[in-house]
Amino acid sequence: MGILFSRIQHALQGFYGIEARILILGLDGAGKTALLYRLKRNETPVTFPTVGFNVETLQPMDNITFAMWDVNGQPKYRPLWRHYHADTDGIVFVVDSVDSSRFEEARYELETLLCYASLLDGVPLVLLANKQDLPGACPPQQMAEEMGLRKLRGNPWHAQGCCAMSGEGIPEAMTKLSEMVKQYRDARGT
Ligand SMILES: Nc1nc2c(ncn2[C@@H]2O[C@H](COP(=O)(O)OP(=O)(O)OP(=O)(O)O)[C@@H](O)[C@H]2O)c(=O)[nH]1
Ligand SMILES: [Mg+2]
Repeated sequence: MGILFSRIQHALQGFYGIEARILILGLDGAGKTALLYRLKRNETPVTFPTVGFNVETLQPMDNITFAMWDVNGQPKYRPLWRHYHADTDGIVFVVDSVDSSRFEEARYELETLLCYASLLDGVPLVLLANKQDLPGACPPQQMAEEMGLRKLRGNPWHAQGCCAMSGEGIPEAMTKLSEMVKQYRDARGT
Protein backbone atom coordinates (compact mmCIF):
# COMPACT_ATOMS: atom_id res chain seq x y z
CA MET A 1 0.00 0.00 0.00
CA GLY A 2 2.89 2.31 0.93
CA ILE A 3 4.64 1.60 -2.37
CA LEU A 4 1.42 2.18 -4.30
CA PHE A 5 0.82 5.49 -2.55
CA SER A 6 4.39 6.59 -3.22
CA ARG A 7 4.02 5.72 -6.94
CA ILE A 8 0.79 7.69 -7.21
CA GLN A 9 2.42 10.63 -5.44
CA HIS A 10 5.39 10.44 -7.83
CA ALA A 11 3.11 10.40 -10.88
CA LEU A 12 1.17 13.41 -9.59
CA GLN A 13 4.42 15.28 -9.04
CA GLY A 14 5.26 14.77 -12.71
CA PHE A 15 2.00 16.58 -13.43
CA TYR A 16 1.78 19.23 -10.71
CA GLY A 17 5.46 19.60 -9.81
CA ILE A 18 7.49 19.21 -6.64
CA GLU A 19 6.97 21.16 -3.44
CA ALA A 20 10.27 21.28 -1.57
CA ARG A 21 11.29 22.55 1.82
CA ILE A 22 14.58 24.46 1.84
CA LEU A 23 16.51 25.57 4.92
CA ILE A 24 18.64 28.73 4.70
CA LEU A 25 21.28 28.57 7.43
CA GLY A 26 24.55 30.31 8.29
CA LEU A 27 26.07 32.62 10.88
CA ASP A 28 24.39 35.85 11.88
CA GLY A 29 25.12 38.62 9.40
CA ALA A 30 25.97 36.24 6.54
CA GLY A 31 23.12 37.58 4.41
CA LYS A 32 20.40 34.92 4.71
CA THR A 33 17.49 37.34 4.98
CA ALA A 34 18.94 39.57 2.26
CA LEU A 35 19.06 36.48 0.02
CA LEU A 36 15.48 35.48 0.83
CA TYR A 37 14.01 38.89 -0.01
CA ARG A 38 16.20 39.33 -3.07
CA LEU A 39 14.71 36.05 -4.27
CA LYS A 40 11.15 36.85 -3.28
CA ARG A 41 10.89 40.48 -4.37
CA ASN A 42 13.91 40.98 -6.60
CA GLU A 43 14.76 44.22 -4.87
CA THR A 44 17.72 45.38 -2.80
CA PRO A 45 16.70 44.31 0.66
CA VAL A 46 17.03 46.26 3.89
CA THR A 47 17.41 43.75 6.70
CA PHE A 48 17.68 43.58 10.46
CA PRO A 49 18.86 40.62 12.55
CA THR A 50 16.12 38.06 12.24
CA VAL A 51 13.99 37.27 15.26
CA GLY A 52 12.90 33.63 14.96
CA PHE A 53 12.54 32.86 11.25
CA ASN A 54 11.15 34.10 7.94
CA VAL A 55 9.49 31.81 5.44
CA GLU A 56 8.59 32.55 1.83
CA THR A 57 7.33 30.44 -1.06
CA LEU A 58 8.72 30.87 -4.53
CA GLN A 59 9.02 29.04 -7.82
CA PRO A 60 12.65 28.94 -9.00
CA MET A 61 11.75 27.01 -12.17
CA ASP A 62 8.79 25.22 -13.76
CA ASN A 63 7.35 22.32 -11.79
CA ILE A 64 9.15 23.10 -8.55
CA THR A 65 8.09 25.24 -5.61
CA PHE A 66 10.36 26.07 -2.71
CA ALA A 67 9.18 26.91 0.81
CA MET A 68 12.33 28.69 1.99
CA TRP A 69 12.98 28.93 5.72
CA ASP A 70 15.45 31.61 6.81
CA VAL A 71 16.42 30.92 10.40
CA ASN A 72 18.14 33.27 12.86
CA GLY A 73 21.92 32.63 12.88
CA GLN A 74 22.89 34.28 16.17
CA PRO A 75 24.88 31.95 18.46
CA LYS A 76 22.29 31.58 21.19
CA TYR A 77 19.62 30.58 18.64
CA ARG A 78 21.71 28.08 16.62
CA PRO A 79 20.71 25.14 18.86
CA LEU A 80 17.16 25.79 17.63
CA TRP A 81 18.15 24.97 14.02
CA ARG A 82 17.48 21.29 14.75
CA HIS A 83 13.79 22.01 15.18
CA TYR A 84 13.65 22.88 11.47
CA HIS A 85 15.45 19.76 10.13
CA ALA A 86 12.49 17.44 9.51
CA ASP A 87 11.40 16.96 5.88
CA THR A 88 14.14 19.21 4.51
CA ASP A 89 14.84 18.73 0.77
CA GLY A 90 17.72 21.17 0.43
CA ILE A 91 20.07 23.33 2.48
CA VAL A 92 21.42 26.74 1.49
CA PHE A 93 24.36 27.59 3.74
CA VAL A 94 25.27 31.28 3.43
CA VAL A 95 28.74 32.57 4.32
CA ASP A 96 30.05 36.13 4.48
CA SER A 97 33.01 35.74 2.08
CA VAL A 98 34.93 38.72 3.46
CA ASP A 99 34.74 37.90 7.15
CA SER A 100 37.64 35.42 7.26
CA SER A 101 37.84 35.73 11.04
CA ARG A 102 34.57 33.75 11.18
CA PHE A 103 35.24 31.07 8.56
CA GLU A 104 36.24 28.57 11.27
CA GLU A 105 33.06 29.29 13.22
CA ALA A 106 30.97 28.84 10.06
CA ARG A 107 32.75 25.56 9.27
CA TYR A 108 32.14 24.28 12.78
CA GLU A 109 28.41 25.03 12.51
CA LEU A 110 28.15 23.42 9.08
CA GLU A 111 30.05 20.29 10.19
CA THR A 112 27.94 20.01 13.32
CA LEU A 113 24.83 20.33 11.22
CA LEU A 114 25.79 17.68 8.69
CA CYS A 115 27.54 15.21 11.01
CA TYR A 116 25.02 15.06 13.82
CA ALA A 117 21.68 15.74 12.16
CA SER A 118 20.57 12.36 10.83
CA LEU A 119 17.44 13.96 9.35
CA LEU A 120 19.72 15.82 6.94
CA ASP A 121 21.55 12.69 5.64
CA GLY A 122 21.81 12.89 1.86
CA VAL A 123 20.11 16.29 1.65
CA PRO A 124 21.73 18.44 -1.08
CA LEU A 125 23.68 21.49 0.01
CA VAL A 126 24.38 24.73 -1.83
CA LEU A 127 27.12 26.81 -0.25
CA LEU A 128 26.61 30.47 -1.06
CA ALA A 129 29.80 32.51 -0.83
CA ASN A 130 27.93 35.78 -0.35
CA LYS A 131 29.15 39.42 -0.49
CA GLN A 132 31.29 38.85 -3.58
CA ASP A 133 30.79 42.57 -4.32
CA LEU A 134 33.15 43.47 -1.46
CA PRO A 135 36.95 43.76 -1.88
CA GLY A 136 38.86 40.71 -0.70
CA ALA A 137 35.90 38.33 -0.97
CA CYS A 138 37.00 34.70 -0.83
CA PRO A 139 36.12 32.98 -4.16
CA PRO A 140 33.51 30.18 -4.01
CA GLN A 141 35.85 27.24 -4.68
CA GLN A 142 38.23 28.43 -1.98
CA MET A 143 35.26 28.91 0.33
CA ALA A 144 34.31 25.27 -0.34
CA GLU A 145 37.80 24.33 0.90
CA GLU A 146 37.47 26.57 3.94
CA MET A 147 34.16 24.91 4.81
CA GLY A 148 35.63 21.39 4.37
CA LEU A 149 33.15 20.40 1.68
CA ARG A 150 35.55 18.11 -0.17
CA LYS A 151 35.61 15.83 2.87
CA LEU A 152 31.86 15.62 2.91
CA ARG A 153 30.53 12.13 2.16
CA GLY A 154 26.83 12.12 2.91
CA ASN A 155 25.58 15.23 1.13
CA PRO A 156 25.93 16.27 -2.53
CA TRP A 157 27.08 19.88 -2.68
CA HIS A 158 27.69 22.85 -4.93
CA ALA A 159 29.50 26.12 -4.17
CA GLN A 160 28.38 29.38 -5.76
CA GLY A 161 29.56 32.96 -5.36
CA CYS A 162 26.84 35.58 -5.07
CA CYS A 163 25.82 39.02 -3.97
CA ALA A 164 22.44 39.15 -2.23
CA MET A 165 22.36 42.93 -2.67
CA SER A 166 22.53 42.88 -6.48
CA GLY A 167 21.26 39.32 -7.03
CA GLU A 168 24.35 38.28 -8.97
CA GLY A 169 24.93 34.52 -8.85
CA ILE A 170 21.57 33.77 -7.24
CA PRO A 171 19.68 32.49 -10.32
CA GLU A 172 22.55 30.06 -11.01
CA ALA A 173 22.43 28.86 -7.40
CA MET A 174 18.65 28.32 -7.54
CA THR A 175 18.86 26.42 -10.83
CA LYS A 176 21.52 24.13 -9.39
CA LEU A 177 19.59 23.65 -6.15
CA SER A 178 16.42 22.80 -8.10
CA GLU A 179 18.28 20.11 -10.08
CA MET A 180 19.81 18.66 -6.93
CA VAL A 181 16.48 18.64 -5.09
CA LYS A 182 14.80 16.86 -8.01
CA GLN A 183 17.54 14.19 -8.01
CA TYR A 184 17.23 13.80 -4.24
CA ARG A 185 13.47 13.39 -4.42
CA ASP A 186 13.71 11.01 -7.38
CA ALA A 187 16.24 8.87 -5.52
CA ARG A 188 13.89 8.65 -2.55
CA GLY A 189 10.89 8.04 -4.79
CA THR A 190 8.95 10.88 -3.12
N1 LIG B 1 27.90 44.27 0.56
C1 LIG B 1 27.00 43.30 0.82
N2 LIG B 1 26.30 43.31 1.96
C2 LIG B 1 25.40 42.31 2.17
C3 LIG B 1 25.18 41.29 1.23
N3 LIG B 1 24.24 40.45 1.71
C4 LIG B 1 23.88 40.94 2.91
N4 LIG B 1 24.57 42.06 3.18
C5 LIG B 1 24.48 42.87 4.40
O1 LIG B 1 24.88 42.07 5.50
C6 LIG B 1 24.13 42.41 6.67
C7 LIG B 1 23.48 41.18 7.26
O2 LIG B 1 22.51 40.66 6.33
P1 LIG B 1 21.26 39.80 6.82
O3 LIG B 1 20.58 39.29 5.60
O4 LIG B 1 20.44 40.55 7.78
O5 LIG B 1 22.02 38.63 7.61
P2 LIG B 1 21.39 37.31 8.24
O6 LIG B 1 22.26 36.18 7.79
O7 LIG B 1 19.95 37.20 7.93
O8 LIG B 1 21.63 37.54 9.80
P3 LIG B 1 20.74 37.03 11.08
O9 LIG B 1 19.31 37.32 10.81
O10 LIG B 1 21.26 37.81 12.24
O11 LIG B 1 21.02 35.56 11.24
C8 LIG B 1 23.12 43.49 6.23
O12 LIG B 1 23.65 44.75 6.54
C9 LIG B 1 23.06 43.31 4.72
O13 LIG B 1 22.74 44.53 4.06
C10 LIG B 1 25.96 41.30 0.01
O14 LIG B 1 25.87 40.43 -0.86
N5 LIG B 1 26.84 42.32 -0.12
MG1 LIG C 1 18.29 37.27 9.06
